[in-house]
Amino acid sequence: MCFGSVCMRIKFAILAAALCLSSAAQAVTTLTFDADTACGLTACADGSVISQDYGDTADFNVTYATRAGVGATALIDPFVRFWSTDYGDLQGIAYASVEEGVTEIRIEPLGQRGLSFTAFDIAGWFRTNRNTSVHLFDLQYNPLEAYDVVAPGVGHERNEFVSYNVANGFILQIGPDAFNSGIDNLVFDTLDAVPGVPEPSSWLMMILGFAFTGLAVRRSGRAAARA
Ligand SMILES: [Ca+2]
Ligand SMILES: [Ca+2]
Repeated sequence: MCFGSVCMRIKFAILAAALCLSSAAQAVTTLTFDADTACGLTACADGSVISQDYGDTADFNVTYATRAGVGATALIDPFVRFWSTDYGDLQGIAYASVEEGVTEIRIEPLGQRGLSFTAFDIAGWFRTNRNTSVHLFDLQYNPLEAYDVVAPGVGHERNEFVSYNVANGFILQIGPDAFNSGIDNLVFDTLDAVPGVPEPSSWLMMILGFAFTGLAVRRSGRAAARA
């Protein structure tokens, strides 16, 4: 129960706590390559380039390219492209612009929140029987991890990473022959995204809010005792 200004202060403290919690909310981004959002202002058609703005948020800049080979090799096309279907059971995927090309997706965190890479899906074009490989680099193309994947022309393969935290960003490359490998449902997040753990500035706001409320309740108690 609360009265008058005490009530207002309790509400302020609760509001401050709620704001603190929401300020530390997860900033999960999933690149689903939907036709109506992935290519900019006009809807994607098969073969359209994926917009360099697609997936950009206040926390991340995402950049797409097709390279001649794995690593810091020549750029064949400063884009990757959209296809609606025919890659396993995935709908709306990104693929390398040319035969033998390597799909590159670079994700750079903006500001101080870091980056955690969680998962992506891959599937082969329905007429291919070629597998491919996954390569992860830091932003200077120092190798972090590499492995072969089966990119089936039916269904899809889910690639999940447990706590794959790359604070300064990373480059994902798929290839060779990423022309026949569709990438979808790429999930990444800010590193500080632990639900319910406020940032230091938020803690300060919350502590001040509760201290203010405590003071108000004590004063109110004294006033009531005197009355
Ligand atoms: Ca971008
Ligand atoms: Ca999709």
